[in-house]
Amino acid sequence: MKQKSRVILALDITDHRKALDVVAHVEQYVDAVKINYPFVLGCGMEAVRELASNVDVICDFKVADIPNTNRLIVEQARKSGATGVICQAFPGKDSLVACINAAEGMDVFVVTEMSHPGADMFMSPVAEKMAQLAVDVGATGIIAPATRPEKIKALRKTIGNLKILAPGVGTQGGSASETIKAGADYVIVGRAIYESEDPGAVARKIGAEIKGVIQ
Ligand code: OMP
Repeated sequence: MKQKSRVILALDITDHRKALDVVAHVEQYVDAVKINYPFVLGCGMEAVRELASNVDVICDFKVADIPNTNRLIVEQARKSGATGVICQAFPGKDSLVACINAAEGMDVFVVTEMSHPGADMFMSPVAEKMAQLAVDVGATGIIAPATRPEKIKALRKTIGNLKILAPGVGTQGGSASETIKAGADYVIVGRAIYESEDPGAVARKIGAEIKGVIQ
């Protein structure tokens, strides 16, 4: 994945025409487009294939099952032409290894602590352990919360130079510049971009904000 603007668009849109319209306005300002269940269930896997022929696509399937099922899911992500997939650490090492093996070189990002308040309940106390597992299995990087920059700083110590993708900027309250200053490599932004009147302008502005804080 290129590292130009350091902005990844979360395309959580179920209407295909609207999704394509947002991508057309935003693609020049983002390094990748992340799709999740809303897009896949609303628009279908064919739409993912079509998107992946134009831009880098990360399949945010939060893969969290037994190893065999994980393998089948990640294979479908790979066959769509996506360049990355997001997987959960909590099902354990064998499940995550199955993702890495099925990825066959595609980027694998491992969720550590999520960005919403409820992550405090079960995820926060074990986030470092999950980050260590990402290192141990040879993942590309981790997902860490832009809503808690101090956690990004702490997790960076665990993962060394693995990539950090941080969702939670904008609508969830996180700041793009603070997130990058804390050590994230990319921010993931959805609603603040695609629900705005001018998605291209917002994406460009977030990229400029990030540019202002990187050396
Ligand atoms: P907005 O809150 O609209 O910017 O969207 C954030 C995107 O990042 C959504 O697609 C979420 O599913 C995703 N996300 C989080 O918000 N928090 C997390 O901890 C992890 C993810 C993710 O894995 O991408």
